[in-house]
Amino acid sequence: MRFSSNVKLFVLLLIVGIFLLLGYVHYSFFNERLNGDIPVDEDQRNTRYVHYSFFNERLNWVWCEASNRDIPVDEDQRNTSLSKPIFRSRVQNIVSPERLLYKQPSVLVGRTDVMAVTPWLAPIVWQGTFDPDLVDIIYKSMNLTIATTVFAVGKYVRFLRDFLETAEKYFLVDFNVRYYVFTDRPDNVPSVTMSQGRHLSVIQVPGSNRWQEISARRMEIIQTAIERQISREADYIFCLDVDSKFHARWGAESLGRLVAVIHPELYNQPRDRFSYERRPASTAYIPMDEGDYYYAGAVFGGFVEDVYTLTKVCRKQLEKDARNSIEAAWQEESHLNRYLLYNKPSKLLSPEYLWQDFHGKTKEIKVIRFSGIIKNYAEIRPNV
Ligand code: UD2
Repeated sequence: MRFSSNVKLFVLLLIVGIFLLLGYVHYSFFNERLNGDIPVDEDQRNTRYVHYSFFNERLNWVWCEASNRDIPVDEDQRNTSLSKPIFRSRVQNIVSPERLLYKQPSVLVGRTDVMAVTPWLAPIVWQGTFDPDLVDIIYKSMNLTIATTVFAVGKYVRFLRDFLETAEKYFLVDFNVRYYVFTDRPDNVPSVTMSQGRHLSVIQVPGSNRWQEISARRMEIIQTAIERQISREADYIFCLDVDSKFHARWGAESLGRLVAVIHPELYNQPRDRFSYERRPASTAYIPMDEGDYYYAGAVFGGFVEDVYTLTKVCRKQLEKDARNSIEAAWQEESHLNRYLLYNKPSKLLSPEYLWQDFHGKTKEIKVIRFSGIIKNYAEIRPNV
């Protein structure tokens, strides 16, 4: 009996000992890992941080900075995961209120003098192809905010008053609009009465003695503003030229994921006449036998997220060209055209949405909504 209870005690102690030993091995293994003595696959490390960043970007960022300075993180990965802004834009259903009465849409009758759809089935917006009241009612129920960027650098600040006053009259009326005015002369920004739901921010940017640089740097500045502010404040964004005025309704028919305007001077030209960048040395290069439409740099927009990607890519291409001492024929407009050739816009605005005051109205233009004013380039620009 005595002998057998001794055996029992021995077995019990043995089991306890084994558990203690296993516990020690387990502890020291993970302790070593935490101290970094065991080599860990760098990708695995990064993946872990990226994963955390999904849940708490700010917390993770601080933590990474403090304790993992030596972990190499791919710049693009950083941009797309750690520091990528969180966007508000979301695809929503097109919901119309019950019992809303409007003209019956026809399958057989409509505009026949213009193309209202691209070969990749994106709509081209012309007067007569949409019901303005219906489209506004649908989008108003979504309670959207539309950011609108405009640059007024140097003497271009003088165009702001007309731009803003006419925008208040015609541009996305009754929608929440946040204007972002980028200027080197904040004191000269006029005070314009804003309707309810509309707001203006002034952001100071450097001037330049080259208009080409002012125009081209817009991509970089818009990208940064989206990261810092706009991604939190808006669903859609439009980026517009300031030397222009609104003349008629510009409503929710213009909203889409990625929106571009067809240039008023080249909409009826063959593609080999488009003023794309034609030198293969530039990253904006488009061969003569390619191209859909020529898009103007004066108007582009869409979901904030999509425009963010557009500005980021164009900025990178502009910088790459600059390192190779090449400037595309029409600066950021050339890069925009290259981007949109391969990243097709989901909606195109007809030249009604960007006309030029010096052009006579052509028969297919039933209404001019937004138009560039006539200006004396030699007087207004910092260089000729
Ligand atoms: C065309 C494009 C423009 C841009 C430019 C590229 C059209 C109607 N416009 O316009 O969008 O792609 O070519 O070269 O297709 N700006 C200033 N201060 C300056 C110069 C420019 O603020 O000193 C800003 C301002 O917002 C202006 C915009 O840049 O509206 C474009 O400059 P522009 O209008 O002088 O260029 P333009 O008419 O050649």
